[in-house]
Amino acid sequence: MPKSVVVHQIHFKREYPEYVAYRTPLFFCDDWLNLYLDHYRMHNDSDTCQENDGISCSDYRFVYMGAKGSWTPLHADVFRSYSWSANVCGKKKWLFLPPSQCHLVFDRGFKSCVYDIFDDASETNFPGFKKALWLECSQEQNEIIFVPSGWYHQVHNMEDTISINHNWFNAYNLSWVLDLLSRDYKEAKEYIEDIRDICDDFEGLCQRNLAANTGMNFSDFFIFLSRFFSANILQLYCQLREEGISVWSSSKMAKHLVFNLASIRRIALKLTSMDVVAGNHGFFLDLMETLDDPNFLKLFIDVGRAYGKIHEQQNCSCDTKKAWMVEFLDYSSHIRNPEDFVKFIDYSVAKLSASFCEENLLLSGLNNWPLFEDQ
Ligand SMILES: O=C(O)CCC(=O)C(=O)O
Repeated sequence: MPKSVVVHQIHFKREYPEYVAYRTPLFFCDDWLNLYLDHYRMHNDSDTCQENDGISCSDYRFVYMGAKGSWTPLHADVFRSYSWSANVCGKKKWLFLPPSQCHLVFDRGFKSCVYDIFDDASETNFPGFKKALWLECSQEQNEIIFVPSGWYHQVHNMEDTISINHNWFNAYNLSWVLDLLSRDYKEAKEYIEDIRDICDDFEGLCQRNLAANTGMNFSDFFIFLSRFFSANILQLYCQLREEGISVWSSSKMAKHLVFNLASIRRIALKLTSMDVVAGNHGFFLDLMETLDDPNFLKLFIDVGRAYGKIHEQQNCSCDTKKAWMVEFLDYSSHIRNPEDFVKFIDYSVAKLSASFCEENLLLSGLNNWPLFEDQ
C-alpha cells in the first residue's frame, strides 16, 4: 500500500460553531474536557494570551479527512484521554496495543516510540517490538470505535474516509491524566537538569515546557479541577434545593455528581503527596473571582445540561441556578495549593451535608470518600 501520512484534521465545532452537523452520542457525553474548553482555555500563556473569543479557545473535537492510503502513525491520545471516532464515509483499519504491552514499542531508554508498525526498522530499534500482540479491527461507514485510555494505535484509511472524532476524560479516567502529567513532568525536569543552577526560575521553566509538550501543566490541571469541582458541587446543591432529600434515592444524576466529586477529591489528595508540585508553582485560584466569572456560570449551566441529558432529567432555570449559586457561596477563599483544595472540597461537602443531612447512603458516600476508592 503506498503510504502518505496525510490525514487532514479540522477543529470542526470551533471553526463552524453554528453548524450542528451531528450530535454527540449519549455514551460519550460525560466529557469534562470539551465542556471545560467551551468556556476556558486549558493553558494561559501570558506571552500569547488572547481574548477567549470562542475561536482562539481550543477543543478536542475533530473531523479527520484522509484519502485512501493515508494513515495516522502510532500514538496514544492526548492527556491519555478516551476517544471515539465515527466513520461518516469510508473505511479504516485500526491496530491497537493495550497499555500492558506499551513498553514493547519504546526504545531502550524509553524515549522514542515506534512511528510505523509496518516499518522494518521498528524491529531493529525497538527490542521488544516483535513480542507486541496487535489487535486489528476494521471500521466501516456508520460505525463508531471507542479507544480506551492509554491504548496505542495506528490507523489506516482503506478508502477515502471522513470521520468525526472526540477526545475526552471524566471521573473514570482522570487518574490517567495525572499519571501522564507526572511522567511528562519528570521527563521535562530531567531534560533541563543541567541548567538548573543558572536558571532564575527552574520550576517555572519545567512547568512551561510541560505545558508546551503535554498541552497543560500542573497549574492548569489544578485550576481545571477546582473549577470543575465547583461546577459539580453547585449542581448537586441545586438538585438538593429543588428536589430535597429524596434526590438521593431517586436521582441517577445526583449519584453521578457525587461520583465526580469523589473522583476529583481522590486526585486532589494524590496531588498533595506528590513532589511534582513542590513549591506549588503557579497554583492560585480566587474562588470568589472564579464564581463571579461569567464563564464559570456558563460552565456550571452546561454541566447541568450535560448530566440532565445523560440521565434524562429536568434542569432548573439559569436564573434559579444563579440565585442558588450566590446562596452557596459564603466560602470566600483562595486556593493556593492542593491542601487548600482538599480543605475546600471537605468544607463544601460538609456544608452540603449540614444543609440536607439525613441518614442516607449517598451522603455518607460523599463524606466517606474511600467508599469510592476502588472504582
Ligand atoms: O482516524 C485517524 O486517522 C486517527 C484517529 C486517531 O488516531 C484517534 O482517534 O486517536
